Amino acid sequence: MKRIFLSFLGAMALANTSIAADRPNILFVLCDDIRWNALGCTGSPHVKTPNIDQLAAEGVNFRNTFCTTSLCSPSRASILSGLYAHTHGVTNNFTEYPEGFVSFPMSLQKSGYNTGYIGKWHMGEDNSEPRPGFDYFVTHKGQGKYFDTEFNINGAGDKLVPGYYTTVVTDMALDWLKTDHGGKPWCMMIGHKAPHSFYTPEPKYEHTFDDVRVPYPKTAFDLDDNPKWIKERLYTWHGIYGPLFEWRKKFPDDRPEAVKDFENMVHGYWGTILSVDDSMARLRKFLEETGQLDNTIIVFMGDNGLLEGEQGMVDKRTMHEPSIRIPLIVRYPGLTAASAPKSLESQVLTVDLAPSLLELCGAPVPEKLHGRSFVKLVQSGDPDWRKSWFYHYNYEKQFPYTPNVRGVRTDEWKYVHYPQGDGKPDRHMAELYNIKDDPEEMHNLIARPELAGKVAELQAELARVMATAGLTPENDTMPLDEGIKTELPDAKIR
Ligand SMILES: [Ca+2]
Repeated sequence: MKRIFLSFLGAMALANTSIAADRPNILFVLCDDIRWNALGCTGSPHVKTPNIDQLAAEGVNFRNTFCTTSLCSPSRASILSGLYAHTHGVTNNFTEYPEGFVSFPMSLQKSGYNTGYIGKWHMGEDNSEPRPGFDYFVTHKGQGKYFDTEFNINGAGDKLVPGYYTTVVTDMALDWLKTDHGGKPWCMMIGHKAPHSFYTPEPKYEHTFDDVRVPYPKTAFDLDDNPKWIKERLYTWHGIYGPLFEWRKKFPDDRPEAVKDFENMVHGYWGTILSVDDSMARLRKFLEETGQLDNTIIVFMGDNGLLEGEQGMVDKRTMHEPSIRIPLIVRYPGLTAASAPKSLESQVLTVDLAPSLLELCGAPVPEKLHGRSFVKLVQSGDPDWRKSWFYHYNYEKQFPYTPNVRGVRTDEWKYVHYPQGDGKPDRHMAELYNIKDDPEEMHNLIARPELAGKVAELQAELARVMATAGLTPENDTMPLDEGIKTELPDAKIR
């Protein structure tokens, strides 16, 4: 009996070893506020990112990836959990990821992974302590700084680490990657601060874009068919005539020559991305040198998009394309082995990452996730893949520049409306775009009588997709919209 038991244990140990050897590692690089087209491989004519481009050339470039709420903390919680904000409960930037709530790193840890997180966590402003689901955890309070951030290294207390943020977190990630993972596969998440405001490039990239002229986009001057709140936003913290994250000292300023401040801001933003590409080069080199490159799922993505003058806006939060679109690149031969590297047009969401990575790692996928695994979609095509999804944002008192937003995006159309929050009929005009014909959203078609049927159809589709995630008009509560205000946000939370 004893012998049988022992040989059973031996077989278990063997099975575990072979699982560990076969299971891929994950290197997840998460940028903060990176626009979908701010990389060479996603269409930027100016920002040169050869190392990230190489990942795309060898892996999958998901060209239509979206966040379900365009705001840092809610979107990060959606990436980790595979759930929409109304379910994980992180609906603003001041809420912790709920304790005991399953995240994909937590599931991986439980199924035998060694897990680490280094960098900007950004759920829970004043907490730099380690979070559940990670064997090793490094973060800081609040937003962190581009230079000389105080990091809490695995619970050792806040301590200033000199240097440029992107370089420092890369150093720390490489140090952790070099440690003994006890024969386990590993999952490392790096949370870059870049390219989040206030944009400070490394000195070597401070002048890289000096010769590139950056005008306000044409949608900024074509706001007559938009709801009025969009014109009101122009002069605020989140509008192109406002302070531009301190790149404009005297504001508001709507003189044409003040576009120079806007241009300087965009140059700064782009500059911070160049360091992220350098970081990717170092990480890749390490994986190559240690023979781990092809057994590692490399994910490069952003938490939410960013408006750079479109509709006269900076920042994010709205459902316009630059705000909701994010880059997503996945390099893993195990995902693409049966097919060539590719560029995928299907609509993929932040909530799809958790189920996809868990499937690729052979870990159990929690039930009732809002997202779905894209593995089949990539490998053989998925005729049942989503053709529409809903977007969700709640008005913030601390940032009174965007109303409540509920909207639906299909492969061809987008319908957005702005509920007041009191259950009464909307007071803001809605928006309707044909994304296929008008990807820049120049023409709000909501008032076209011939499209009334299309609007009704999209409203019904919005209600349908919301209901699939458990949201109905009865339980979809939201703050009262107190309107667009010109006051600046509190300095501590900018
Ligand atoms: Ca963000």
